[in-house]
Amino acid sequence: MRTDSSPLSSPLTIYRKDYTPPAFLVDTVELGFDLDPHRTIVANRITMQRNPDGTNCDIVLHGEEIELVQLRMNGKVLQAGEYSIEGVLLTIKNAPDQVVLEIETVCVPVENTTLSGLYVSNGNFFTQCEAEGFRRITYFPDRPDVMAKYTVMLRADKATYPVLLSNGNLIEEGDLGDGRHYAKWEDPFKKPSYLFALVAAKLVCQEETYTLNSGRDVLLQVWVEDGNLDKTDYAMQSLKNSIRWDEERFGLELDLDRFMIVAVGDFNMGAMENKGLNIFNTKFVLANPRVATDIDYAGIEAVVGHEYFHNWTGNRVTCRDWFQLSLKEGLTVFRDQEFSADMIGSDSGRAVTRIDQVRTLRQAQFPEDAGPMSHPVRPDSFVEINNFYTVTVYEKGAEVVRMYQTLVGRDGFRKGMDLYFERHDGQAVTCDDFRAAMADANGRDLRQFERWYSQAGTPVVTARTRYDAVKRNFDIILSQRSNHPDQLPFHIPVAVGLLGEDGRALPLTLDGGTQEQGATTVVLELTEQEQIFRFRNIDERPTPSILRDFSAPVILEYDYTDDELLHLFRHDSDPVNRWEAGQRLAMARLLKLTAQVAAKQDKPLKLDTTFLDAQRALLIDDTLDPAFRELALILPSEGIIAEQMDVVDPHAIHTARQFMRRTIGTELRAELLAQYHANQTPGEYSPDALSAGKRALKNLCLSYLLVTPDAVTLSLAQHQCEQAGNMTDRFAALVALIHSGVDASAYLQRFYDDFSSEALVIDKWFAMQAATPATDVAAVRKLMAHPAFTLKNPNRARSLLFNFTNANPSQFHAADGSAYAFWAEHVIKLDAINPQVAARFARSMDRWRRYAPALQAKMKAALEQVAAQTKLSNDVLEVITKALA
Ligand code: 0A1
Ligand code: ZN
Repeated sequence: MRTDSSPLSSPLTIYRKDYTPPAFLVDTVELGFDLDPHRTIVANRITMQRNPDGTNCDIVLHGEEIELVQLRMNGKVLQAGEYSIEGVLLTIKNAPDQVVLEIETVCVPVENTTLSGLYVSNGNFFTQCEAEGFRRITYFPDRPDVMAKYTVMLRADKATYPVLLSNGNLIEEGDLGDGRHYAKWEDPFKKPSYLFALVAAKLVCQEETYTLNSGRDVLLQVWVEDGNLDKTDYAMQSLKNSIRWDEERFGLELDLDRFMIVAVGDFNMGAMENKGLNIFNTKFVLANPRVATDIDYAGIEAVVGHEYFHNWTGNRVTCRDWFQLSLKEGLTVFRDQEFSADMIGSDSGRAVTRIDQVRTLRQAQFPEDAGPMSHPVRPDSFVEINNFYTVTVYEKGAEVVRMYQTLVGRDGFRKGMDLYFERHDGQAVTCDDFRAAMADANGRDLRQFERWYSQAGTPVVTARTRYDAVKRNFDIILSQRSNHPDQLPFHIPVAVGLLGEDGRALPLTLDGGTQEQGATTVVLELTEQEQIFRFRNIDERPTPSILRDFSAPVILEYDYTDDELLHLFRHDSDPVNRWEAGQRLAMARLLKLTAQVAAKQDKPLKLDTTFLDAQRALLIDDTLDPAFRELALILPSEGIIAEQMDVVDPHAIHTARQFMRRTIGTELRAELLAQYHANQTPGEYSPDALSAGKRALKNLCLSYLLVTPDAVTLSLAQHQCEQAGNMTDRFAALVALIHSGVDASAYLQRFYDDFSSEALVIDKWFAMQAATPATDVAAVRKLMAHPAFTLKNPNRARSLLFNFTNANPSQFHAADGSAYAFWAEHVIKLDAINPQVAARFARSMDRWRRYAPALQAKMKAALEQVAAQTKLSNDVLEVITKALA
């Protein structure tokens, strides 16, 4: 919390340009914990020495919300005047070159609702130290460029906390008498403080000895609460797959003898890569077919992979400062994306994962980059670093890493990675160091590529084409622009293919290019504001397929005709652009219909048969992967449509999209029914990509059929809801029912009763209701009064509140502004409990300036209501200040 109390006073901004190396480096840290929920005593012994690269000789430690009991330097107790504490900084001026500090502090874990530092969840102790949580445990130079070796002694009541875990290896354990016991852990690797972790809990584990490719055996454990051991298989399998994949794709081996995953029900994010002791939100560990959907399974695989891959990209090589966050996050997201794609194996499966990534970018990252929180992948400043764990740093960061691979090839990328580890293992480095490794390993000049790190916003690439039938040349003229007038051109890889009239992929000869003979895709490198690329020997006017595989995170403008889009939708060999053609066809219609609804014209809405026929043909094309068909048949979301409009009218968008869904549901009824039946997955549930794809397509068919339910379709949904053998099908049927407008209360109640002891399923129960267009703010308030609801648990708060504001736009933007007032009230309430969660919730209002004046005024009033609070956290203050600026 801020200590001063004036509303909207500007909090301290930290700038990247102000970075200075630490004055002291830490060699070893010995931590002793006497764990008590009401009063935990932490003894911390640090050996430090002057950093030859430092600029002064003051020791600066961070500490927050902890009580200092005693501070000793080189054996002598320091008195009040010998050090100073100001805000979060403890300074010892003019310290000697070699220092041993002994620090005793006290904290109160049971009162820590922020879930940062040491806290209690369901009676157990956990820690979360990234980004700046370690300072809530003890005084320390809590910055990622201070790397040290840690030894940790844990002491706690044995009956209440039988399991005592920390990073690295267990070197000693035993009883202390009077019911307490201890465990001593030693981490052989140097690490920054944000990777420290401890767990003291009553837990059980699934464990396995796993043999690495080198022949070395390692112990793998997945720790959960008693009663959840039937839900750990998939996490364990994903961990083993991750270990194997990193060995094979990047030659990176697990460097510890023991690797632990621990699940906790109260957690701010997805999971955390603490060295050897990954702590996970239960959502990304626990799964069995009864409680978890296909999407949950995919999430577990991705997050287990992500945290495991951090062991090299993040832990062995870490960030010099928090501005470099994307160095580890963008790279590790890219690695987990590649892992998930490789696990599916097929090209079409790979394409499906790629399309999902593009959807996330458009749904979340492009809006962020066009809104008040827009920042470069490597930000230049921040108030609260926790606000910068964003889709820009993570997902756009991953796109930036992917572009290296597109530019230098898969082998070249591997060479760059090898050089990166050769140069920087054990160091805290910058995004520039990574770029230099990629450039040097491949003999490439990647200086201009730096702008992807320093310039915010989504570049717009415009394409024009011309065909010269006599010379048989086809030119593609690419130009780039950004919304920021002072930005310089980016280095943009644009993958391109050309389709002949019969739909076949034309072999490409690019003027001045070095592509292989017969290649049908080439990567054009757009580095200037405008460039012309000439293809030779083209016998007919082709249809260009531009930005294949979404080769750069840009907005592509090209004046496609409907016929060209239909041609691409039918024939493009690049699945991402095939899908994209369908999205463009749908978007053009959605925007037109939305405009018609907004203008309140009396004319009935209409959807052309050309579009419907194309959808029908794709739906029934058995040669295509069901997962691909499902993606190609989903209309752009209301959020993505909103991004295309200058003035957003959420109600018109909703009406138009619903009209289109209803029309597809009725016009394609026979085919939807046939595909519903053809894509059943009888037998034992398996989360594999093919089965999951069939379920996705089948359930999309069901949802279209239920827009206007009749006796047949209703009974299909009811039957599926009652008989489904897995959560994917049960959840989908229930969602279809509650969206259909029929009374589904009995099914909702049954769902609740069947799963009342499964917290993650109850989250789904809240979430599906929050995202139903019939759920207004009054209904949300009623759900909040349900005994199972609490604001204190982030998963629960997200399931109801975030889903309402982010996934139910027609109710969030209710004309009377009542939902905005609800938002303000709960930003404030959440902030008093958990600023990180509150600040994320606060961002639901980011795009307020784009709405029609009447809504805008009400949104502004709600923002101002929050701003007027005197006790806002820096987290929320930063978000609100930027929104109003
Ligand atoms: N490094 C983790 C994400 C994470 C970040 C912050 C946290 O607490 C504030 C927790 C987790 C990851 O990328 O998975
Ligand atoms: Zn990460």
